Amino acid sequence: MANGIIRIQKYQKNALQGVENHHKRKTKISTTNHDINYDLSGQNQSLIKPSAGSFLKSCEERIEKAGVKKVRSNSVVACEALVTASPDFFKEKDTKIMNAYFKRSLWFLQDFYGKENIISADVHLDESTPHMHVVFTPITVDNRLSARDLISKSQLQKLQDEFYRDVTYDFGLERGERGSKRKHLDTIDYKKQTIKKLSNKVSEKRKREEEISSEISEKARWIENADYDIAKKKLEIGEINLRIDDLKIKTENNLNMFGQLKKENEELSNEIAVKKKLLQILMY
Ligand SMILES: [Mn+2]
Repeated sequence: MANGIIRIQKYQKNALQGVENHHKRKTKISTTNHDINYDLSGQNQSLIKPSAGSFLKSCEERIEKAGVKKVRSNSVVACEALVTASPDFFKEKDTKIMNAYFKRSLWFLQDFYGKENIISADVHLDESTPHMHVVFTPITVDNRLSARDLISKSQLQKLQDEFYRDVTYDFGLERGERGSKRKHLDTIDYKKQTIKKLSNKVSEKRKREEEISSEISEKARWIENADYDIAKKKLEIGEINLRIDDLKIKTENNLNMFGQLKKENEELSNEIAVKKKLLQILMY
């Protein structure tokens, strides 16, 4: 759903020439706005021209007419209402409706801030979204120059309420400022959602970490087991080696014993031979 948008700005004397240059396309190269398509500038509509030529002169003229004596150099001498709508509104609507929207908005502003205070009005169609700049002097009904009074917080609230009631509602637009408050809420919701998403991500990461650490401890256990197996095997090998050594010793002992027995046997055989010879001698 598209929103109707109205925004107010304040200007001191020294800012007015720059504002006028933008509104009236007085300088071709804008240092502040690079979105201007000068080929379309011919379509811009100048609805109200400053009566005394320049914005500043027209403001000063109006201030003088109101009988304001003292104007400080830093006083707000002009305000600007910027009227537009969400880009969707302009995409769907034809030129007639768009023109009617800006005209109704201008009537509304003349009524709200005083027709005699309106200095200038321009519809710009050569930037990204169609919009209208309306410049007015902030002179109160009792002829004081007071931006503080005319665009106080409560007055701005009233402006938004009445702009919606008298203008944007008829064009099927939603309330801009409340929209922007909602936008603010949306932002909070969005932030909440983002935080939720982030905390989900964090808990996902934690879960993954836990998984990884359990994988690691499983691997560690596996390695431990493997180490244990290796140690066990080493022990077994050691035992086998011991047994081999034992057998070697036994074999050696046996060999020794065999040698001894052989010797003894030889000795006995010799003895027997001697005894046999003796016996032969004795028998003859
Ligand atoms: Mn503009």
